[in-house]
Formats: sequence, structure tokens, C-alpha cells
Amino acid sequence: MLPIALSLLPMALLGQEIRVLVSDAPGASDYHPGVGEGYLIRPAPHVDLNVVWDPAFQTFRGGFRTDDEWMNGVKQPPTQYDADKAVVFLPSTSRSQVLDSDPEFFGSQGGDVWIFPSTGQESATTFSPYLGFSAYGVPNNGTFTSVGTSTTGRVYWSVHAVENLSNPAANEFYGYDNSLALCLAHPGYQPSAELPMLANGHGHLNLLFQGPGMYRVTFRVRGILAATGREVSGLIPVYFGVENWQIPSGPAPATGYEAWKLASFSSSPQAADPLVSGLNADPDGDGANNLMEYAFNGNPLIPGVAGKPQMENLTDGGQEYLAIRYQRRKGDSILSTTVESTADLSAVTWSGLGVQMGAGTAVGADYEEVVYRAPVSKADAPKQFMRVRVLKE
Ligand SMILES: [Ca+2]
Ligand SMILES: [Ca+2]
Repeated sequence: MLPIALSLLPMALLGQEIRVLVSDAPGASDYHPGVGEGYLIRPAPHVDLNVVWDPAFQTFRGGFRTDDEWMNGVKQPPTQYDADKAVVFLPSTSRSQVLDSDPEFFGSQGGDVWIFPSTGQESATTFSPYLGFSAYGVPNNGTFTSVGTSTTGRVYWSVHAVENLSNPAANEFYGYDNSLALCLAHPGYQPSAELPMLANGHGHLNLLFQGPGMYRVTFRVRGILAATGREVSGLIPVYFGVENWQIPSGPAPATGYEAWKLASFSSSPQAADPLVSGLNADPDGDGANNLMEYAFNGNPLIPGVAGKPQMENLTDGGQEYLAIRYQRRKGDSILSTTVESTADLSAVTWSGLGVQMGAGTAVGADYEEVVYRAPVSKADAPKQFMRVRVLKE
């Protein structure tokens, strides 16, 4: 019999996974404010904050996407980074002072501001990347409602939260267009707090920061499903380094069930509500509580569980066996699944342990499909029952 082996994924340091996106204007890549080891500089004059629709989880995800990246004189295809895998950087040369003619939300005259000039020309002197907003990962096929006679679906951006991780006192952030008709603002000044965008489209917005530091700006993107009229949304937290791209050390990122919960329940109230996202809740009413959804690769908001245990028959060593196939979560040291069998349903303990057949087959990054047979062949025990016991410490 083989014991059930849970593989532990190595925890990588945050900095080692992060690409720092800077303009490739001459001198841009010289702006190294002494960051930790492992950060990689990616010269990219045009970067989009690109949103992607995830139909399996009925939510939006996204992150920075290089649109015009050059390496050794060769133009590279676009690279989309997960939200926590890239930082766009504004060096000190992007700092300017508020003029009397600037809009009032710039702050008091003479104060420092940093701007990504997305609605103007790409700058050859400030070395900041030209930053657009895009929805290239949102299908324009009738999934989302449109406006008026247009057949093109829409999504809508707003600012959910702004944090300056290295200088919490300086968290002012604004997004605005040159006409000032639209302003993603936090807090306060907001003629319009949403940026509408065509599905598979692109938009422009200047981003203004009022203090140096490492910012995490969490955008909320929403859309309305044309088929049902239901609103769906997702939170996209992205990092902006303003004269600083070092992410301060802080609480360890969520792992295990907590990480799955945050990824599975897109809105903060759901993730914080144990009646929706707790281990025993069953918000999609499919009979599998969230622990089972987590253990067996389910989506807690869509009925059904992709990797739930299935009975099957197999032959091993010339003998026929009852067997069970399921997808199990990897990398969680306090979650275990045990395949058990018994010939007597009234038994208090199911004493037979399943025997794993071969190695697991990877299902995405977090799950593997495994097959266990009963310890006793059908010939030796004509009546048998099998189950998978899930235990979370
Ligand atoms: Ca469920
Ligand atoms: Ca489900």
C-alpha cells in the first residue's frame, strides 16, 4: 500500500517573481534604486493594464501586459503578467511640480506629483512607460451587454482601493482624461467614477500619484452578462512603483484554503462572509460544501465539482478491482485525502486503505488526478464500498 503523498510547493520570495516594467527610452533601465535580488527589468515603452474574462470562475482577472517590448533590438510578442507578478515604475525624472493652471485635484501649487501621461505623447525624457487600459481578454461575442444600437459589449473600471505600502500617509491617486470629464479618483474628486471600455478594446487615462512609494491599486472591473442580466465583477490589484519598486515585507501571502477562497470569491464581502465562503457553506447549492469544492477542484459558485470521486473498475496483476478516481489539491500540508474501503457499510471505521495506481496526472498547477483501487480484489470480496475521506486540520 502506498501512503498518500502531498507535495509541498516551494515558497518563492515575492521579489524573485516580479518583473519591473520600465520605458525603454534611453537611460530608463539605469534607474535602479537599489532593489533586492531577483527583480527583473523589462524595458517596455507601452504597457497596458489588461483585463481578462475567466468564464470558468465567472470573474475578471488581469494584470500588466507588454504591448511594445524590445529585447536586444527585437520586438517581443505581448506578455501578460498576473496582477502580482509585475510592477510598472515611475522614476524620479517623472516627478513634476503642480502649476497654478493644473486642476485642483493635483494638489497645492508647487507640490510634487508623478504622472503616467497616457493621453499625451510617450515621453522621451521621463522614462515612464506609456500606460493604457485594455480588455483584450474580454470576448466581444455577445457575452456582455452593449449600449444602445451597438453590438459591442462593455466592461466598466473603477477604483476599489488605493494603498501606499511603503508610505501609508501618501496614498493619493487619480486617473483622469485630458478633458477631465472622467476621473477615477480615490478619495473624493470624481466627475465620473467609472471608465467604460469596449470588450476587446483599449482606453487611455492619465494616472497621477501624489507621493513616492510602492502602491497597490485595486481596480474593480464589472460587466453584465447578456444571457442572464447578472452583473459579474472581479478585483485586480496591481503594483505601481513611484521612485521605488521594493515591495515592503509584510504578512505572508495567503496559502491553502485562504488563497483559494480569495481567488474563488471575487468580491470582498463574499470572501469575508463565512456563510458564503466558509468551509461548510455551499453557495452554489450543488451538495458539495466549499471544503469539498476546494479538495476536489470545484468552483464554489458553479454547480458541479470537476474532480469529485468517481467509481470505476480496473485490472491489476490479473485481478479485477473496484477503484476510485478523483482530482486532489496539491501543496496544502494541512489538507489530506484518504481512500478507504469496507465490505460492511455498518462499520465504524473503513479499515481498507486504497492502493494508488501509478503517479498522479497534473490538472493545472494546483491539482492532480489520481486513481486508487481497493486493497482486496473483487474475487476475494464480492461486496465492497469505497470513499475518499477529506481531512483539514
Ligand atoms: Ca458547492
Ligand atoms: Ca460547485
